[in-house]
Amino acid sequence: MKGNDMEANLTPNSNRTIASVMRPFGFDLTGPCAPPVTFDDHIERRLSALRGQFSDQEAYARLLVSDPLIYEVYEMRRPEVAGELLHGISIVHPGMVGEEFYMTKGHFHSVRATAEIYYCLRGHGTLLMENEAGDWAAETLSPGRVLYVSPGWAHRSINTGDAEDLVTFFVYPGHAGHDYATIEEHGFRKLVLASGRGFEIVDNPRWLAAGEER
Ligand code: S6P
Ligand code: ZN
Repeated sequence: MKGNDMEANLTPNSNRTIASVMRPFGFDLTGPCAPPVTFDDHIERRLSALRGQFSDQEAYARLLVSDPLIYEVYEMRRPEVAGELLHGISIVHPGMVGEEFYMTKGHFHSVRATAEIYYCLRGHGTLLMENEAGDWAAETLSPGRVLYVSPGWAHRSINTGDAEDLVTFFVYPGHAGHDYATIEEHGFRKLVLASGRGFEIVDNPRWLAAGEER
């Protein structure tokens, strides 16, 4: 790598140089502002990116006119290889599509034998998980809580709060990759729906078992 390249910014969004990320580094996650002071990539996912995932399709169609911002991810870029740790901040905004809360697309890791850790910084939510052996789990996200997503478990963050962002720090192996297609085609087997002042977890009537087609 030439000297000039080393001094170039990592991405157009980044305020770090290539040279600086070759060395150990740190950054702060505290403070009133959710986005980290330092990041390399900023991903925004709007409602249109979650087509087919919300159960109330009429509510989805109505909201699609304004295509609201559902969640954002700020990533620190690292080489996507075993031995590295990919990490960043996920922010799921508060809101509803029918009786269902705003949520992430959700995914398996392409390399199933890779885990992930979530650390909740702010807000309240649920991490909905399931594996290909037919098991599922839902764990609470609240400030200070750490969740361990075991290898082979798909995961989706859901903001069950009524006004606050759900902010989590995540870290996972560099070679994990993302398999979004399985969830896009089959959905999660459970839904998290508003109920009274809280939520309930119910079967997803549109969930497809492995091998089934729509
Ligand atoms: C990546 C990790 C998170 C999610 C983020 C957005 O393995 O689980 O960074 O990417 O919470 O969710 P999704 O499902 O759109 O990637
Ligand atoms: Zn993941």
